[in-house]
Amino acid sequence: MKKIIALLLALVMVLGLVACGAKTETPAASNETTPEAAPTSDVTYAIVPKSAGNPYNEREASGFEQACADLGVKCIVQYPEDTSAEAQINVINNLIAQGVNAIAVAANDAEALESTLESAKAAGIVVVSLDSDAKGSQLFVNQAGVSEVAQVLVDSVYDMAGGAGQFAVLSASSTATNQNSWIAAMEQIIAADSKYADLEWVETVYGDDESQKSYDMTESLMTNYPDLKVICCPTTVGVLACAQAVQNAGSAIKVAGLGLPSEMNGYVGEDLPCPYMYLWNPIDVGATAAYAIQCLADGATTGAVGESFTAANGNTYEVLDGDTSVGVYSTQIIVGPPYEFTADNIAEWATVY
Ligand code: RAM
Repeated sequence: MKKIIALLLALVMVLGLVACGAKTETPAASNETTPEAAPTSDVTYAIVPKSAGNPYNEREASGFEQACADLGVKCIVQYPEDTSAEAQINVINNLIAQGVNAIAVAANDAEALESTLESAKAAGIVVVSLDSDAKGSQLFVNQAGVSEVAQVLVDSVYDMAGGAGQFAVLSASSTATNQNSWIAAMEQIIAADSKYADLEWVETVYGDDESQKSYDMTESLMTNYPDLKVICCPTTVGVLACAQAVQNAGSAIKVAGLGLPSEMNGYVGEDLPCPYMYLWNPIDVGATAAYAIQCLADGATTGAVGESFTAANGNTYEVLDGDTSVGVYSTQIIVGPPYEFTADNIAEWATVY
């Protein structure tokens, strides 16, 4: 009897892992999660998102929590007070004092967190970055390749501007590593190809991933640049606020960028402010961070370039070099490609994330 129960349990675990490893190509697959399990060990993984009140960050944290439950470890989700590095340093110092086993951080600043992350590692804590890299991280769980994201953003601007004219970028905070990486890579792409020579990048402004500030920044751009054709927002908070401001102003400016389908449904379509946009599954990004932590903790990888490892979600990741020219300081794994949302698929995805 005991043998039969053990076999059934093993089967349930295998099915659970297969479900976790399912690629999220379709909304239905993304909904597949294993049931919440009680932690079976005293091991604790903590996640420190960029800020509270941002639905993208909440979904990332929920993926991390679910993966911790699947791995049987305890989970702490600790939001900093704002999008500053100082707020994250306070949170991380508290987690070090609590003696957690691992910390995943979506960094608000690539440089400022370094010494705190070094202290965490010195205390035996596994440290990874996700979404937004920081110096001192053992491995960056990158949502999508930096140049791939930058390329779809540049091409969106080019297409929406009709190949020529003024555009601006509305970003998150001025120190946010991931946005700064995408912006640096966009500059490289534009400089390297004469196809983009007739695009004029007039300004980059920062809404700090705050809705009102992002809305106000959009209004300033509309006032300051009457010939502006496109505003590109590599932030889910920014793109929503921008689309609302453009729509409320009755402006013909087109909005490009990275948005959550659940928030942007109603703003995406040919006759709407945002013809199309991109993102990836933030739930998967959070989950992948927890699985990567486990692999670092149990020695399946050291996080060195050239290694590959298979995580408990069934996916195999290749550890790639960072790219300091665009502000990726750690070695990295890539969760997946950026995915395009249009009027045809946004409603379906809006129910997922
Ligand atoms: C915002 C955050 C996050 C980023 C997304 C695209 O929610 O800045 O870090 O990855 O946008």
